[in-house]
Amino acid sequence: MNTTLRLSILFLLFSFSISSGFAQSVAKTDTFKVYGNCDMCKENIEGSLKKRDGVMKKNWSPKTKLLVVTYDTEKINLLQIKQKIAAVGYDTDEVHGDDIAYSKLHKCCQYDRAK
Ligand SMILES: [Cu+2]
Repeated sequence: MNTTLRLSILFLLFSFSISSGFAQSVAKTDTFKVYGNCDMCKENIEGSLKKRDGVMKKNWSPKTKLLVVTYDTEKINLLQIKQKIAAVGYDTDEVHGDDIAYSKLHKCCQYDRAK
C-alpha cells in the first residue's frame, strides 16, 4: 500500500467518524413538576415550548402536575425550558413563574403558588 492510498483511507475514516458524530441522537427526556390547575394550564405550559426552540415532545398532566419533555440538548437545556414556562406565569420546581404573567392568567388557572 502506498502512502497516498493509506492517507486517503485514513482521511475517509476520519471524516466518517465526524459525520456519524453529528448524526448522533441528542434527544433527552426529563420529567419535572410544573404548578398549574387545568386543561387551560396544559395549553399554556405546553404552548410555551416550541419545536423551533428544540422541544420535540411535551406532555403536562393536570393530575400529577408533572411535565415530561423531550428536547434537543444542542438547542436548549433544562433550565431554559423551565425559564420559558416561568415566562408564561407558571412556577416550576426550579424557576419562579413571572408575576405579571401569573396575574394575567385566567382565574381558574391561578394555581396555589409554591412559596
Ligand atoms: Cu388552568
